[in-house]
Amino acid sequence: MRSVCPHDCPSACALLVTVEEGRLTGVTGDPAHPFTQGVICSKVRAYAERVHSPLRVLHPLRRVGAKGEGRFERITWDAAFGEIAERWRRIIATHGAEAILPFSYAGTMGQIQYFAGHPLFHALGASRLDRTICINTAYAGWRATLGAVTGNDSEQMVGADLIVLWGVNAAYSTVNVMTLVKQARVRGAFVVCVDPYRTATAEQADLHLMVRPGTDTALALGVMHVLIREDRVDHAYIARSTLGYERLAEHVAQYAPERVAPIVGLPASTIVDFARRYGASPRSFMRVGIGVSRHENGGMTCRTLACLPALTGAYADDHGGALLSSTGGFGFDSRVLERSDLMPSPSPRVINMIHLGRVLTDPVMTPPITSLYVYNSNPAAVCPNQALVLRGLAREDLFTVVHEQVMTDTAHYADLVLPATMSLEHEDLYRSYGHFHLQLAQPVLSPPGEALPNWEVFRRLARALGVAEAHYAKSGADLIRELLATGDETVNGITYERLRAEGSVRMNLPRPYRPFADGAPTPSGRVEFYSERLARQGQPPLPTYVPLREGPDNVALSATFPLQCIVPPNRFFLNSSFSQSERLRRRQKTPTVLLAPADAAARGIGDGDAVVVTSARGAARFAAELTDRTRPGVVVVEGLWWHRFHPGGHGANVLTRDDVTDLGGGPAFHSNLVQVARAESAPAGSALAGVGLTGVSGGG
Ligand SMILES: Nc1nc2c(c(=O)[nH]1)N[C@H]1C(S)=C(S)[C@@H](COP(=O)(O)OP(=O)(O)OC[C@H]3O[C@@H](n4cnc5c(=O)[nH]c(N)nc54)[C@H](O)[C@@H]3O)O[C@H]1N2
Ligand SMILES: Nc1nc2c(c(=O)[nH]1)N[C@H]1C(S)=C(S)[C@@H](COP(=O)(O)OP(=O)(O)OC[C@H]3O[C@@H](n4cnc5c(=O)[nH]c(N)nc54)[C@H](O)[C@@H]3O)O[C@H]1N2
Ligand SMILES: [Mo]
Repeated sequence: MRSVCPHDCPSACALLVTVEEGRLTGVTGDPAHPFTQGVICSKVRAYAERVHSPLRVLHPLRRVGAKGEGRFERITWDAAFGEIAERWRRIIATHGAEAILPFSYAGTMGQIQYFAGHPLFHALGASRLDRTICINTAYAGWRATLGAVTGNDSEQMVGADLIVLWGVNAAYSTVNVMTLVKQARVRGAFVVCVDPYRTATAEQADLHLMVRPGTDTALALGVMHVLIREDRVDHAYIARSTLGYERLAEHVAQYAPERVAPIVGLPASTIVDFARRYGASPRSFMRVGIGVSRHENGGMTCRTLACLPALTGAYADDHGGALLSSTGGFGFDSRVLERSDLMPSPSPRVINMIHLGRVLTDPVMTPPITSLYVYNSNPAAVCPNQALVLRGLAREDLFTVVHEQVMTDTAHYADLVLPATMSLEHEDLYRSYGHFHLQLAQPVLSPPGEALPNWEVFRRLARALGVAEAHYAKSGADLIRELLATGDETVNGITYERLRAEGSVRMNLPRPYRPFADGAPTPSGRVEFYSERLARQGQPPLPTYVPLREGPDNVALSATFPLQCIVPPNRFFLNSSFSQSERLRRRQKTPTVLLAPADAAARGIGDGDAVVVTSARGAARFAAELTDRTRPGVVVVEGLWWHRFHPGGHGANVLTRDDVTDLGGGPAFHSNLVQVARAESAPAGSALAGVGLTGVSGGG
């Protein structure tokens, strides 16, 4: 039977699943799907363990223990809806509806379940959540140069002369890109990976540029300097499709490779060689990852990278160009699902999701947040500044509802936990941010226990509260039809019936797809090297390197915290999902920090030692792995373990900051300064004290 991987991953794989006697027994990638090509990641191959996990929530539950303790009693759905309606009515009467905060992200990429709650919270007048945690910074940067978040179809990279994987760890984060990279390599493509550490992706590249974290703009400016100085640019493309070339040329004169070399931590000759390679042919395909944007200056980085293919004319090449995300290739209007028209006027306040800890602990916020409704997300694990988030979640006066598939760390802090279906148990429509195929999945399993899809829960809640009932009278299929009906020419010929019959349909886009071949949908209609819009936002109008505030140039902070720490995903979890799996936790071994041998030796740390990593926000324990996969001065913590499975009771996000980046309001997850010390020599109590944790409880 056909299905679709629902997880927040650019691959959105087409799956083939086998079910025997009501249980999932096998999952593979659909070999007929042009992007999946039969390949899926190992965590989804082991999906039965997630679907039939002993940690699945099966019934509505009410808390009987302390917050965070995870002790619950079973209640009925009616009792749960009754209690939520009663509590919310009281909160609205006392504080107004803005005291209620929905919190959700992309636990499922299914459009129906993703947007299920928006209309209800809008109709109530609840605080609005700005969902910034992932792509906002990257997309804001990309849009500044190109006006739209789309790019050349990555299937076209097969046939390229050069592939640049820039800040993307595709071998972990979107394995199907590596299928294409391998095919391109067989045909002669040279593969470059730009990443601060030697990832599994970098291992498969011909050249790894191990940049210092947060310096990619400087590297790209050095490349531009060489391209322009040596006249390796496409003057016809520049004249036809870009804006501001003369100003850019003048501006990049200051970024000679010799000047940027010490910033990025690469020899000047390496930068020159890379630039010459990039300028040798327009047949270069750049796949930019979201990882590169998770720095204070990450928006500018993405904006700058988007300029490179416009210098060489690669955007117009059948096998060249660049892709950050394919999201803009899906030309329908999700306002029919989101229904912001249901909001009262004036519209309620907006809360940036990465400030969850701040807003839950803010003593003067008016009105205060007194109820939190979490679905499609696990904020206790994924939000920056975890200690603050946990302090907020532990508030006795916060009425927290968590609708979940599995008993997460966040669910442990809930007053009510509601059981959610998984993708194999409900219908949904899936777009992708890595390819251009739209997919529909039908349920293939019956929900366990009393689990319900998001849509059904919000529909019943709307009835209990007497709001937005007309919207919630619709079925999932009605909504999918309505969404497709809003489509532009990219949706022509794509109907609900066709999706049911075919499972996956490519958007109605040309092949090759080269959206920026003759300009871009910016205000000027051109690829903007110079951006008036950025200037109006108080940003540099030309690509400009701005050093990190929490980086090695911060002399004062570096005295206490001399190491840069990046916190990218690991192989076997997806954000915090899959941390529930005992098997995948075993494969992932233990929470680990990668440390250059010189940094370890200076601290008396041996391979495998227990260490404490401390930032200005907090501290967490890891096993040290001594490796030349990272450079001296840079440490790497891969992945998000649920904190109850993390030795010491805190995860990586206790280290990270809840400050926003330069553009889009996203988090600077990777711009951290830290110190690392052997666990037994860490100052007694200091590292783990003051963090306000309710303790490390065992399993579910
Ligand atoms: N296995 C696995 N797969 C996943 C996820 C997961 O958690 N685990 N998460 C999913 C989600 S939600 C997303 S958004 C995508 C994200 O997937 P990607 O777009 O690949 O982004 P990240 O994995 O966040 O980061 C990619 C790389 O950026 C690097 N990086 C960090 N700082 C810098 C820098 O300053 N310069 C450069 N050049 N590189 C830098 C990191 O070291 C990392 O190797 O992956 C999805 N797929
Ligand atoms: N340190 C660090 N932190 C990061 C990142 C990083 O690279 N480093 N990456 C960030 C990124 S890119 C992202 S996108 C965020 C992601 O953060 P989240 O969106 O919170 O992602 P997950 O941790 O996968 O949690 C999703 C939860 O939704 C639940 N869920 C799935 N489907 C459904 C459903 O249909 N209904 C309901 N009710 N629940 C469902 C799952 O069981 C899971 O617990 O994390 C961010 N946090
Ligand atoms: Mo993400």
